[in-house]
Amino acid sequence: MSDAAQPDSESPALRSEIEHKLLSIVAAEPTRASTADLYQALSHVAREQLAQRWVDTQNADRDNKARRIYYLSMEFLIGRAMNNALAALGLRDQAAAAFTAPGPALDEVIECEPDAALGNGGLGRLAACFLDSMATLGLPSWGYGVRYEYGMFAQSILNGQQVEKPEAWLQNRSPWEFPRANKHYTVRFGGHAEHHGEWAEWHAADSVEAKAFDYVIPGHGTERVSTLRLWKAAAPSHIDLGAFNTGDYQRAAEFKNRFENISWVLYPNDSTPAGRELRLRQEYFFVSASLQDILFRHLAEHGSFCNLAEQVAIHLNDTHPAISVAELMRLLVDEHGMAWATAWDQCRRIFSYTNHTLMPEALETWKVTLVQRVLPRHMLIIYRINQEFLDEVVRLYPGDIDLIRRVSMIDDGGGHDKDKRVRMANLCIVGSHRINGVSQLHSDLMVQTIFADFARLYPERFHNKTNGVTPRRWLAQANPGLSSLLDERLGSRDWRLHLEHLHELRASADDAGFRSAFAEAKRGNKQRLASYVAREVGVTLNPDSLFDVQVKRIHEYKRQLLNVLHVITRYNALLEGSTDGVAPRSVIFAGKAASSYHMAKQVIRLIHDVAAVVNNDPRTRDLLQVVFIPNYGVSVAELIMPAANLSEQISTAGTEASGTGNMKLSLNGALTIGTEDGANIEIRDNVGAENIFIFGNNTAQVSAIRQSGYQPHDLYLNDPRLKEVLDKIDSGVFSPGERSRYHDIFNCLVHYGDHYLLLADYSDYLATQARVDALYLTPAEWQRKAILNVAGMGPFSADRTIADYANDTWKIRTF
Ligand code: 26V
Repeated sequence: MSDAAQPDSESPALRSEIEHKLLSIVAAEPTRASTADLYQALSHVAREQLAQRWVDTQNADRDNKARRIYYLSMEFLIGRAMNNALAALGLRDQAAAAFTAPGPALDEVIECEPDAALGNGGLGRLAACFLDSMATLGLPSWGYGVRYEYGMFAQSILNGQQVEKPEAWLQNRSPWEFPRANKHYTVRFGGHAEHHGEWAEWHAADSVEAKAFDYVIPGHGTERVSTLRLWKAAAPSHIDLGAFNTGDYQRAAEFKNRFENISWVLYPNDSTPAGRELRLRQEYFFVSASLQDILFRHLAEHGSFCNLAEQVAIHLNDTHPAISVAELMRLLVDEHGMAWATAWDQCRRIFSYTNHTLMPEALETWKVTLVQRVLPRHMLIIYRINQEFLDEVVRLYPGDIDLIRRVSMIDDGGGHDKDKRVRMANLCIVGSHRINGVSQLHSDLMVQTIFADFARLYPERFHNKTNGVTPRRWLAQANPGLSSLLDERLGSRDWRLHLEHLHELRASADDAGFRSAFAEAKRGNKQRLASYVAREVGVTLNPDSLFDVQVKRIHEYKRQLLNVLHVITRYNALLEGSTDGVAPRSVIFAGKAASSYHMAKQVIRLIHDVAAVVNNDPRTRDLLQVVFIPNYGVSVAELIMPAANLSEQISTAGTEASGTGNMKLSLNGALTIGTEDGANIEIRDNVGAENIFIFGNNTAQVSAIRQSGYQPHDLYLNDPRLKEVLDKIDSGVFSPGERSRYHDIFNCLVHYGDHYLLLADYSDYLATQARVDALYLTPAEWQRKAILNVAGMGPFSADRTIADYANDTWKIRTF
């Protein structure tokens, strides 16, 4: 469904609606309106239409007593809403026509909107893509999360180093949210629980109010919408009134802070597990409010809970909402008088759970003493669930004490009470009927490694659901040039809603006319990115050079450092005069480092130091440039993905659960250079092994290397190119003002075991990069393969992923 195909009113009508909103919402007149005023006005035009769709969808679902899927996630990395809303409402073309010179163009209006960056990275962005697909497939669906006042920090670069700044995305209020004054629930903390047989009375010490704010998630090609309901924490009204009335404003403010801090800030728990009490409170806060809301809706519709599992599916996005399992038991047993066994049976049929990383240090655990103090009733519930579960395990495997210890929900901390911890993944697995990984390799490794015991106990629960991305945002909206080419080629077959139609593009790969149009579109996108880079970074990129892109969170396992080793090797070779077969390259990095993650920050600094040397060297400037684009996020990604020629997916095999940037880049016609990791493998299977550059050790080889006693120091000594690169880093060639700056990086690789095996993959990576150059210097071949990449990406639509979840896991019918 291309935008133009939608029946629409004329753009003058839209213009007058905008002007009407300009008056009623902003109190501005058209001739004096700022771009930000116009943004407010246009967003309110869209908001009104979305509101109507929301009401209609809710009425339909209520009337149909629809079974619903509730997606619980601590993170939703939405980005901007405007362009997507206009596209879904079929208003995009008219809106473009409504903004004419001398006023700002639509794109400038769109850029007024701050990103809603309520997530860290892949997991949060996946949740946002899933909402888009759930709405588009017409699933009766809700997302539930936290309305953080401050989302992901804004990154700026000062003297080559990352500086974090708070991102007050709500400062000017969001036109996209609908505060629901009548939707609020009390969430309690602390105190003690008093047992009455199966149920208990919880005498809580504290409570906080959860207030609902709704975001309407438009579907594409359908009038149905989905809802993202985010909770804001507020002091219960009775609490601060007293202080205000007596004029004690300081005390009143203290109260307010004490309660509202729960939803203030997103935890950047991407490099170090957050062991902080506030994080546990955040998790429980949004879980409790969401479950109360779900039960309230169910009771209003059905009058009883006996059919709860028939009507409600709840998905746990990683273990962050794991306390749901105990909270649902508490609500059903303690608050609604259901028998324990009945409640437990419902629970297991209601929940499903996705794991998003194999990193053992990322598995969430909480100290028993902390859970006991903050959530005393839940701790008792977890103990009981655990006891019943372990009894069952003993029946199945009598005498296997070690197994009992491994699968228990409680890590006994070597027998010391203060070291006991609750294992949230174990709680999720026992409390769910379906558990999945996010790529075939990840799901396989999951049942072979971290969850091997559970897979033996409950083999039927474990499944794979390979991730996907929404083609609306990541192709239709981000890449209008390629989109119109696809529309021409595929005619009425709408790839926006049926990405599998891209397959029909295969034949066009051999059409020279199509190849050059495809190359033109890519060049346009590269020019657009180059202007952005010139403006933001001050480096002029050559749009004809190969745009070699690695954009993602900065993490050792993702191996941005391996990319840097290649850049320096290339620079050294150019200095020695070997320019034969070398394609001009612009190596582009972007990504945030967790603020406490020293190594990741060092990598950012090294990239800047190397860029300063390389970009200022007239001997190599025409053949090699390096840039770091600051503040990577959804909107910056929308600029970068369409402009890439080469997609770097070079994590150590077995460490990247799936990756979704790999999909966005390939979908936009970049070739991948990557390891046999995550979804790279399935991308290879779908685009064809001859159209992707796979290199390096695979998972089996990685474990063999580790087992046989990996010696990175030998590799360093035996490869002169590698030695030269590492010595330059170590001796301060790139940090002449502080020669010891990168000793730690050098030591990590050479002396401290090179945990992520960069040196083991180095030489194959270089050889593969040389093949990339050769292909780029044969443009017709390069374009052919790039087109075949786009053609192979049909299965990586989030619509396919969500349809799989709906059919296999949630058993939800589409409308
Ligand atoms: C968290 C932590 C915390 C402790 C230290 C190591 C570590 C490593 C990674 C993470 C992130 C975990 C959650 C996450 O964002 N996973 C990402 O989920 C994406 C969507 O499924 C997937 O594409 C990425 O491969 C995966 O890293």
